[in-house]
Amino acid sequence: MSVLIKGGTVVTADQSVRADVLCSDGKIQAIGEHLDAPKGAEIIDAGGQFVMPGGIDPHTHMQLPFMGTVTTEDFYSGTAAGVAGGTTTIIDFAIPDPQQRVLDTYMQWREWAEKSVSDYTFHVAITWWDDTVSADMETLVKKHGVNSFKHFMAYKGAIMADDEILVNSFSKALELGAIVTCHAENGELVSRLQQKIYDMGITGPEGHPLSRPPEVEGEAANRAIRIAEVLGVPLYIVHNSCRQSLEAITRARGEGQRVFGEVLAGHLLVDDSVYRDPDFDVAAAHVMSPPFRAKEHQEALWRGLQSGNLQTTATDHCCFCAEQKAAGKDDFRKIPNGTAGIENRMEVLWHHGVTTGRLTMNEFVAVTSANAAKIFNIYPRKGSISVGADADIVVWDPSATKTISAKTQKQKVDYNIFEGMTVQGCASHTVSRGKVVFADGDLRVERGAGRYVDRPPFAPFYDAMQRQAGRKKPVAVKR
Ligand code: DUC
Ligand code: ZN
Ligand code: ZN
Repeated sequence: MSVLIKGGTVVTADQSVRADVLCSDGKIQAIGEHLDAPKGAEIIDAGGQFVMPGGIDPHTHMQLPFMGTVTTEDFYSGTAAGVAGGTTTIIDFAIPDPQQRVLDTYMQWREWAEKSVSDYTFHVAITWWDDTVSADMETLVKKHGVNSFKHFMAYKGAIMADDEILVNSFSKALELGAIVTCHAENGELVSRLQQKIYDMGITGPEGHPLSRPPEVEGEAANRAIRIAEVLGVPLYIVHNSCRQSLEAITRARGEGQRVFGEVLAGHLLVDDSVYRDPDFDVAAAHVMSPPFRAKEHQEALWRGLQSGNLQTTATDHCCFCAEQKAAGKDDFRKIPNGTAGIENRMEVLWHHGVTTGRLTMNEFVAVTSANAAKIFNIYPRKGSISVGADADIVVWDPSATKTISAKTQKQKVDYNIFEGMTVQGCASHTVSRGKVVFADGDLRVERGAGRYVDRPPFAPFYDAMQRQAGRKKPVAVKR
């Protein structure tokens, strides 16, 4: 079955051009004016609309066991909510408990993700260290298409990676041609501040941001950057929420270091006043780490995105309902950390980014899709509209309006951090692997239609070793 997208303007990270797009066998087959529809093809009338690469959300947690519970959104419902908002690929995280075999964990996540309706791939977290971890990293890169490893610098006593783990894992990643990623918060400081604030009698959700101030994030970002600099490994810092971590990235990039930064739609648009809501359910619904920040940080993050010092936008989609959040009713430290957003990321970014003039349409494609594909080495298969690329496409109606609400969302959670926000511009149709999976508000998804996406390493083994041995300032080679 073919799909012909007719009469729209194709918008990529590089250009905007009037063209039809023909998809079949899961790929883009032709791009051009006045393309003929093959017999039986489904035709999408894209007149007055933009035809863009499907979104890539490089940071989601579907079906995650975390803080004594499991996220409500699994790979089926979560990827379905994604395509309803124009996102066609997710990069989720396989996260081993300390001492759990990394390869086993990865296999478990692969199995869980088989129900996805659109494509998926995994960063694999390194939460402990011994020779088996090192060997599993090698197997994952060489046999399973993993090219990124994640490190939680927070969550002391659980999944936190200390400096020794960071150094071991970063070194191994460099050897393998993989990129390292970090959740940058100083876990020692968070733990100390949590205790202090709790002991002061602050037990409600307002204690959450107090225990994780921006300095705690800035310190960890800077530490990860400096460790990566010494070892010469490329680094990607997830969910930068504040000026302090952005400044660390900006400084490093200015010095020529290969450091990338991600920002969440939520951190761009929601501020920390939510934690002072007298309704526990509302405040707790916003508990995520790093927390939402004071407004001045949002402005800094937008500037980071505009200047190119932050390259990607994500959601950290990690859904917990009120019943689960209630575990922390008397102790903010026990509120499961996480908020949703995969369904809304692209529309809120279009509305607050493109319609305000902060971003051009091409920059919008870059920060919602193409840059993630480039950084994680799946471009132009993903993140582009080009012949031979995967037919993952969103048809975007710039005049459509929508008011976001938990009552009408596809996301399987009882809250929406953008509740009541009216946006102009949203997905009218989404095509995944050449099939229409969302059309005019209706999901047409198939359980298990999504496929795992292999991501090759960035450089052959010997290049990395040579860089380590022979050059003062190694430069990662991207192929
Ligand atoms: N932050 C969250 O809010 N949830 C999951 C993990 C994380 O780092
Ligand atoms: Zn995180
Ligand atoms: Zn996360």
